[in-house]
Amino acid sequence: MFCFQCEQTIGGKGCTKVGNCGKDSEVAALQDLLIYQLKGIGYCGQKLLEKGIKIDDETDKFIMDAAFSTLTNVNFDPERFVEYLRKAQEIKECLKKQLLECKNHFPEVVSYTLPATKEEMLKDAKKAGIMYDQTLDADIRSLREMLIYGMKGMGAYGHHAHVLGYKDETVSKFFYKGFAAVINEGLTVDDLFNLIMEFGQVNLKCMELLDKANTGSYGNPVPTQVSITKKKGPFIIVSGHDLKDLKELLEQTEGKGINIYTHGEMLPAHGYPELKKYPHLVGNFGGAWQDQQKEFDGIPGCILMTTNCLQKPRDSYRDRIFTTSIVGWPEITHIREVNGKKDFSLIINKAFQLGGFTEDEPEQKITVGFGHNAVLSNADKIIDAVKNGAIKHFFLIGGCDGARPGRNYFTEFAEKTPKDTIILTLACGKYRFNKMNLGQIGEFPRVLDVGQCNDSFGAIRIALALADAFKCGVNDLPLSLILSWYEQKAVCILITLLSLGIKDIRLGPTLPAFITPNILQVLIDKFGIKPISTPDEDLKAILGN
Ligand code: FSO
Ligand code: SF4
Repeated sequence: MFCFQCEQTIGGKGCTKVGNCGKDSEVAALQDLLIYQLKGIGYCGQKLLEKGIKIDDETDKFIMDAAFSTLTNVNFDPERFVEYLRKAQEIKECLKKQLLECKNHFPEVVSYTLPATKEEMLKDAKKAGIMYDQTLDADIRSLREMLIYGMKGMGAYGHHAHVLGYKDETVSKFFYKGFAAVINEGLTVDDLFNLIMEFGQVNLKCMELLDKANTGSYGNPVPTQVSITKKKGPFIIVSGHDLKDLKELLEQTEGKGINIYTHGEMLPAHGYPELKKYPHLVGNFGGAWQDQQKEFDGIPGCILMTTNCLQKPRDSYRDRIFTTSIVGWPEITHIREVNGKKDFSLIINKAFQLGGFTEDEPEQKITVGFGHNAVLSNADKIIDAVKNGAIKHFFLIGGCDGARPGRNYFTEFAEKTPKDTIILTLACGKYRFNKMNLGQIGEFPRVLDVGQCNDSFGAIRIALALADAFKCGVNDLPLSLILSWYEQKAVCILITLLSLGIKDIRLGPTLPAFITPNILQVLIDKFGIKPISTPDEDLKAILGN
C-alpha cells in the first residue's frame, strides 16, 4: 500500500504497510481501485456532459459518496468497498453505453472490467496505486493527488447537502471534470494548478450549498450554552458531522428517557433552533476525535458514528458503537437507510440495556453558535469595537485536531493571543482551547465558535463582510489565519481560501507530504503560505512587538 493523503502519514512521507489511522493494506488497495473506477466514471461523465447529455442524480450522488468513503477515518470495512466497487462498475458500464465512441479509444480506466471476487480485485488494485507509474513527473502527481484529495473533501460536503435535498449542478459536474483531468496526460503543471483554483471556487459553492442546507433545515445557529458534563441516565453519543442523522435520532428518542450527547464535530449542533429544541439533547461529551478510544472505553452507553473521524473500536465498546451512512468498520453494526428512513431502535434498546451514567456531574458549560448569521447580526458592534480600539486583531484558529504533540502549538497560540483580540474558531481543532476561559470583549466571548469544518463558508462570509464594512480586501483586514490540517476536508477548504486570494495563511502542524518542494514554492510565492513556527515567533511576526 501507499497512502500519504493525511497529516499523520508515517514519517511524514507515506504509510506503506499499515496506516497510522488503522487502515490495512487490503482496504487501502480497494480504496485505490475505487478511485481508479471514479477516474473511469469521471472520463465517461465528462464526455457525456460535453455532448450536452445529462447525468442522473444517482450517479452524481454515488461519485460524491464513493469519494467520501475513501477519506481518512471514514470506512475501514473491505466488504463495503467491494460493494462500492461493484456499483462503480455498473455505473461506468451504463455511462459507457451512452457514449457512442469506439471502445478502442477508451482509456484503460474506462475499459477496465472489475473481476467478480475480492481476491481478484486486490490483485488488480496494484495498477491503481498512487506510485504505480514510476515515470510520472512528481509535480504532476502532487497536483493530481491534491485535486483528488480536494474532491474527497468536497464529496463529504456534497453528501451532507444532498441528504438534506440540496444539490448544485456546478458542484456535481466538477467531479466528472476533476476525475477526468487527473488521467489527462496532456495537462501541464500550470493547467492542473489552474484547475485546482477553479475547484476552489466550486468548493466554495458547495460549502455555501451546505450552509443553505443546514440553516434551511434547522435554522440559523444562535449563541447557546452547552453543558459539557455527564448527566444521570441512559444515553447515546452522536459523533461526526451529519445533522440529519442527529435529528432523526432525536425524534426517535423523544420522550423515552434517554439522553443524547454530541461528540467531536457534532458540538455545533446545539446552536441550531430545530435541534436545540429537544430537551434530551443534554450536552457535549468528551474532546476531539483522537481521544475517543480512551473516552469511550467501557462507557455505559452507545455511540453513533455518522461520519469521520472513526478510530479502531476497543473491545470494551465494540458492542455499543454503531456506524451509519458512509462510515464503516468490520463487524460493527451498521444502520442503513431503508426507504429514506433510518431505524435506530437497535441503538436505543442497547442504550437502555447498558443503563447509562449513575449520577450527575457538577455542571460546566461552554458557548457555541456564532455562525455567520449570529456574528454578522452584531456586525455594527464589532465594527465599532474595532474602530474604538477594543478589538485590535482577529485570528481564525481553525481546522482539524489530531494526536501529534506539535498540535499543542494551537493551544499555546490561543492562550497567548492578547486580550484585545478575537479568536474565530471552527472544526475539531477548537477542542485545543474551547474549554479555557479566555475572557470577553464587551458582550462577546473572545472565542467565537463558528461551527464545524463544514461551516467554513460561515468564516469566509464573516471575513468578506468585515472587508466590505472596512472597504478593503480580506488581506488588508487585521485578520490572521492559523490553520491546522489533518484530512482531506481541510485540503478542499485550504484550496478554496487560496482560490479567494487569501494570503499569509499559517499551516501546521506539518505540511502535506503530497506537496512536492516545487509545488510548495509556488504556494509560497503566490500566496505567502507558511508553516507554523512557535506561538511567540508567529504572534510577534503578526502583531509586531
Ligand atoms: Fe475534525 Fe475529523 Fe471536521 Fe475533519 S472531526 S478532522 S477536517 O474529520 O472533519 O474537523
Ligand atoms: Fe496513512 Fe493517513 Fe493514509 Fe491512514 S489516511 S493510511 S494515516 S496517510
